[in-house]
Amino acid sequence: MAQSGSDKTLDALVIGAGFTGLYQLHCLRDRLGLNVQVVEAGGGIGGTWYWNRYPGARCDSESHSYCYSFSESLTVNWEFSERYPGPAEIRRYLTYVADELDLHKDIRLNTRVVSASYSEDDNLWQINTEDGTTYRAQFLITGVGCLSSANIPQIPGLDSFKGEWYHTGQWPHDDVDFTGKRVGQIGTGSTGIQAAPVIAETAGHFTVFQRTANYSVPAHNGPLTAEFQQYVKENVSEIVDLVRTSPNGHPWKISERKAATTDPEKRRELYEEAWKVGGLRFRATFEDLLKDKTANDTAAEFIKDKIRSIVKDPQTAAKLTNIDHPYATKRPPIDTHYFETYNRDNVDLVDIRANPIVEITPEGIRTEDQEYPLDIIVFATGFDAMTGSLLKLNITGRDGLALSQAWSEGPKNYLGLQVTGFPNLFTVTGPGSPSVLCNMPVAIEQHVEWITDCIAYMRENNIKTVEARADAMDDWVEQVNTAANATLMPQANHSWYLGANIPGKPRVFMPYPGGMKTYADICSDIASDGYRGFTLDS
Ligand code: N01
Repeated sequence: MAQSGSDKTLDALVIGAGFTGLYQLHCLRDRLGLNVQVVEAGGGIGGTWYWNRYPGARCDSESHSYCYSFSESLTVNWEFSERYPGPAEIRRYLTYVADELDLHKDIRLNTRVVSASYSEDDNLWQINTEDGTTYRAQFLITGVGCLSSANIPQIPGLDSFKGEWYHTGQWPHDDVDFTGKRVGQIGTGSTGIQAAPVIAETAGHFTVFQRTANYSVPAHNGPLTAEFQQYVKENVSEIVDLVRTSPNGHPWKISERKAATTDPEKRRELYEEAWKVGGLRFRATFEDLLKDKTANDTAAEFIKDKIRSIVKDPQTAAKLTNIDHPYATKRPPIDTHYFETYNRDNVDLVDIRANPIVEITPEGIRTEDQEYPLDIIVFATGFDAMTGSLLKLNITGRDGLALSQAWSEGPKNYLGLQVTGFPNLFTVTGPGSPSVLCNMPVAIEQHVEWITDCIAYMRENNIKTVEARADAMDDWVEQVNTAANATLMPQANHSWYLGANIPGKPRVFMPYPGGMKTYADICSDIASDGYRGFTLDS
């Protein structure tokens, strides 16, 4: 572990030791020869996967693409064991990468950044950590993840609850024992849908409190065969090409067929095949699912029919299929026996849109019409996504401008990477970039490489600051909105893509939905054009 950083001056400080932090450290230190420090709030590396250890937690990207692609040797010397890796396997993978690249010595764990401010006088960022350490660095790069600031709803009475409660994104490192307990879970997003079947297996009684019914497609997880593992090793460059040229960074092509114009019988056959394959690939069955409501309805109806065929109690099936948004306009979950869980005798579903939660009592959860006695409450209630973790860093730019002030009406930046007034600050997978609409390691690698090239260019040309221009930022925000409005995604009213899950958060469509490949091409073009839209100052 690196030494205490008291008043240490660096070329770059990187916040977060997940996929971003590790690769950014490697690029800046080993490619450009910079003096770099990574600081990480957690007690280990892994980022999202250090914190998310809830029952059933799994990545929903397929393992052979949920990894770095910049080094063939890293890929061929590692084997994932299952189609979708779990947190422990991802942490092992990232530890393997950190070992191979000798990264640990420049990562300081258990170090939470509490503020960062830019000083015009010396063109340095001053970064303060909770333990009183101060770093100064020319470049500040955030790799804090898009989904890392837990949303614990302000339900009256939580403090009075006599049982245990947990948020899935801050899960204890020791297993939580549900055996025989009365467990309530709030939330049916990707996380809740993964957790519910596992909790239900041992809970005495399990009650799921659903605010918004959700689509889900079977993940069909399972061990990878030796043949598949060999295929990955022998086809590294094809897989890398595929993920880097696909709109969402996944290792498959999106069909060119349109659902709206496919014969209904053939369409159903294709959906059936896709259902058997499972996973996020289901979304790629037709190319118009996110553009045309008529097309989308065919997928939505197919999934609702599946739910009705799985769930035996018609009233429960009705609650689960009363879905208020088009398919995949919220992040589409994938599951392992989620809907089957509702056929268990020990499981109930409460529709809290019809019957809202009023308070948490010492004994459990009280809705408008009854009290549910509970021993454990699980909050699978998601995150203050994309902006929450950045704002918690208390970043202040030129003239004392706080990021929270700059973003008081919602996040505004250029390419998701830079904000006017915050020179030499880069936000990896920030709002306004494809990030969560892409397989994350692919989005992260593109950002890290672009930032590295930008810093290399600055050093070669004796440039001291890079800063997004205000007009470029305004133009980019418009491009993000235009791209969002070309899809059905803004139609999901309760989506965290819009910040709608956090009371009072400005409603702005945050990720860039124009596709990863298009976005990467725009970024490359801007760089080749002398970093168009940025002010470069020597
Ligand atoms: O969070 P969510 P998540 N009262 O915001 C409900 C990623 N992820 O943790 O829809 C009652 O999607 C909320 O209801 P509503 C993935 O990108 C990745 O599940 O707002 N209910 C919803 O049902 C995913 O999209 C993997 O009406 C409340 C749920 O809680 C993202 O994380 C695995 C409430 C929150 O769903 C977030 O998923 C798992 C309240 N006050 C997750 N507040 C990978 O594999 C919220 N809810 C990479």
